[in-house]
Amino acid sequence: MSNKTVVVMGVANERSIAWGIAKSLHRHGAKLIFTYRKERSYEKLTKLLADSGIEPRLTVSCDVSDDRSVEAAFARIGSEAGVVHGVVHSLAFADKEELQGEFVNTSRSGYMLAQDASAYSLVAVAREAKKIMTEGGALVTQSYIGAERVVKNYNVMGVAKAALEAGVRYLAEDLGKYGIRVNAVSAGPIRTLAAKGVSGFNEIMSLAESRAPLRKNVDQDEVGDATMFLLSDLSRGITGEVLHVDSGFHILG
Ligand code: NDP
Ligand code: N5H
Repeated sequence: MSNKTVVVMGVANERSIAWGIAKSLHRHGAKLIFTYRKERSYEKLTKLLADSGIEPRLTVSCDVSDDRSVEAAFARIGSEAGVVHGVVHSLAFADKEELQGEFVNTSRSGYMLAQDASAYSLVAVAREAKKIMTEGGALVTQSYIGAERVVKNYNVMGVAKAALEAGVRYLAEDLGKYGIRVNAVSAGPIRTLAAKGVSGFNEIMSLAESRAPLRKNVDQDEVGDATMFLLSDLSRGITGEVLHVDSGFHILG
């Protein structure tokens, strides 16, 4: 990855999947650009980078629910850092109240918010990133098996991830002609800030440990390395794919 510049979106703290990805990319020589939303994430990120000796090429704010913010972030990245070869979209949001009980009770506003922040955001990011990916490259997003199957409490986020995965396929078709690949990683459960306090998380972690073919949960580094692979030329023949990094849990009936 030594001749590549990658934008990493979604580091909130040291537990973030995006941080596992950033570490793997750094180990493999990529130049890194970070985006964050909350000031708190910026502070955490700055400290993490300093502690791990990673010097970012640039760090910019970006709220993916705001078109102008996405446009401004990628315009700034283009003007200050030049050509980009990869983008990591590792973010999602839904109201906590929508992540419990019955899906049938999902509110219109809760549905729209989850779709907007978690699925449409990839479209907005792809459109702006494409303008500065003039040498081709790859986009990788993060999904979960709740996109394909009914997982208790995942509810509105399952429908948003289904849209995200379909979006990956449509974007892969559009951007393929520019040499840009679009893929998703579908990760097993990992204890992160977003996962904190959501109903049923601990039970799902235990289930994977006892039943997944590898009899263990995955961690940020495993997801990080697989995502790095999808950003690298080693995966140059792969686009529109959803790669499960879940200790094999998805093969079970
Ligand atoms: P984190 O809490 O570490 O990361 C979530 C990130 O989403 C935060 O950095 C947050 O930034 C960002 N975010 C939310 N809304 C917005 C927005 N509107 N604009 C910009 N950034 C936003 O959790 P994870 O690392 O777990 O989550 C990363 C991805 O991985 C998500 O897509 C999640 O669905 C997916 N995933 C997670 C699994 C898990 O078990 N943890 C399993 C499978 C998939 P800020 O705090 O600054 O707003
Ligand atoms: C089946 C499960 C457990 C139940 C569902 C969990 C869904 C989690 C996804 C979203 C992203 C969580 C979320 O938006 C939480 C927010 O309402 C509150 N949290 C925050 O605002 C924190 C501070 C910030 C950092 O979070 C965000 N999102 O910005 C799924 C789990 C087994 C696996 C899992 C946790 C999947 C996933 O997609 O994250």
